[in-house]
Amino acid sequence: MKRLQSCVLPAVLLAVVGCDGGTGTGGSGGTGGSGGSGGSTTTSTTVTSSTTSSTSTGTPTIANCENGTELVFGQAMIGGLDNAGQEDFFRFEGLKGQVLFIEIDAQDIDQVTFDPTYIDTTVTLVDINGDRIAQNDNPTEFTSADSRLYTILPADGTYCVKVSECWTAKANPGSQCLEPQEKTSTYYELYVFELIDDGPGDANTSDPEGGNDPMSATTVDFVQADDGSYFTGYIWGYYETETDIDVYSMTLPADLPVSVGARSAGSVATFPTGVSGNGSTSPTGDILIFDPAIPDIPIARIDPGQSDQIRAPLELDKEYWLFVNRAPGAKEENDFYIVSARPTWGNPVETDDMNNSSFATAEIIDFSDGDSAFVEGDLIPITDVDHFKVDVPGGQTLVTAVCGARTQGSGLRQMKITLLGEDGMALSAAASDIETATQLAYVQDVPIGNNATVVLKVEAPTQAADTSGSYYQCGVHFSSP
Ligand SMILES: [Ca+2]
Ligand SMILES: [Ca+2]
Ligand SMILES: [Ca+2]
Ligand SMILES: [Ca+2]
Repeated sequence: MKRLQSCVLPAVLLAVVGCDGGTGTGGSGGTGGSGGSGGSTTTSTTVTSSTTSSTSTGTPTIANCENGTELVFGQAMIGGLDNAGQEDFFRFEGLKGQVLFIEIDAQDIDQVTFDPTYIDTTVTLVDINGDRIAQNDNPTEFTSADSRLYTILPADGTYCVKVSECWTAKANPGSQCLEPQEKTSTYYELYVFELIDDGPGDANTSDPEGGNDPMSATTVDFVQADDGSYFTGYIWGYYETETDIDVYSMTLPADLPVSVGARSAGSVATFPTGVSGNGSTSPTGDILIFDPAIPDIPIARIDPGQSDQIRAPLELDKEYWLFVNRAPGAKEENDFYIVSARPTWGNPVETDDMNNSSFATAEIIDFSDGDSAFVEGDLIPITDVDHFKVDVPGGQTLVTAVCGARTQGSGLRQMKITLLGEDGMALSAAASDIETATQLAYVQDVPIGNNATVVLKVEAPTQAADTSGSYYQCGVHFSSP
């Protein structure tokens, strides 16, 4: 049985700020930062019985787009997926090029991330005929099972936002949806916001297509939250040609708060494309971050077909270039991209690189979140090996380690992690893993035995020729069955 829980997924285990669902320092921004025409909501609309009803046999009547409830941007549309197979339609008139952020809150309302008794929502954008244009099940950062869809409308016309349970929307629900199929909490709130780039005052940045190089770079706008942290910003543009490149100038704000012992970082995330993703007719191509002083080779690089997020250490108040490339392929009707960008910080940085190269002088790392310890560092030169020692918390019998480098945009290749016991040997044959282009290095639930301490060893045989970043991030987590 698939039972997803907060903070048990590899990507969430990687970073010390990864587990906080959005608000607060370093959080992933939430809806407050998405600017546009959103803002506070004072009115709401409840779904009427015209959208769905049950027959005496219990078979739901599925509404269609034409009969959908009229949707108002920025207003809460309230409903409940009470019947098996129910789909609620919300109709609106859209314009070609409108950038929409469509959000469903169900679990997030009660902050019960991945609670199996709450609906696992899926949002689908359809045209008047019900044909799918875009879809989202869960946020890319996977902070809950509530849907978040960012899209750009392909044409003027009537559209509907369709709200479904994952079990209704997906072809293979057993492998894609939260168990169990029957949920007791079915309430949801749907919001649609139009994202508008009105200049520096909002967290939105759109590309005016002025060229394909840093000479034409568009400045990325960030907006500060009340607590001093910065909201996630959204960046979008079109691929006007098959070889289009859009270049942005990105500077982490000088007053960005950074956790003690950590270094400032830039997080740039991409979204799946196509009708099962954001609706773009072109896959997003490679995303690169350059230091303008070293324009020959990027610090960080991802192919969104392989991994969806750069998380790279970047200096505050220093300009970087963000390149958004187009993936190969013929030009189509609605070739756009949307990426998110967030000024943030990384894990506590290695403090004793001179000595942590050997097991005997492993650097001690502390717990920063319950029974979890986080660290990041660099392998410079590539022959560098880093060791981190963690005390085993009382009562815990299993250890998990997750590290990311290439999947986070670093130039480290085939990074290997190993969990060692007090004798300096691997805890078991299963205590080691190598990162691939698509998968974090992930060692899960290894028995600790009688060891009072565990050492995480990090090494990599190769530095990529086309990416200079040498950084990695790790989390070590203890548990018991
Ligand atoms: Ca979902
Ligand atoms: Ca462009
Ligand atoms: Ca361009
Ligand atoms: Ca090091």
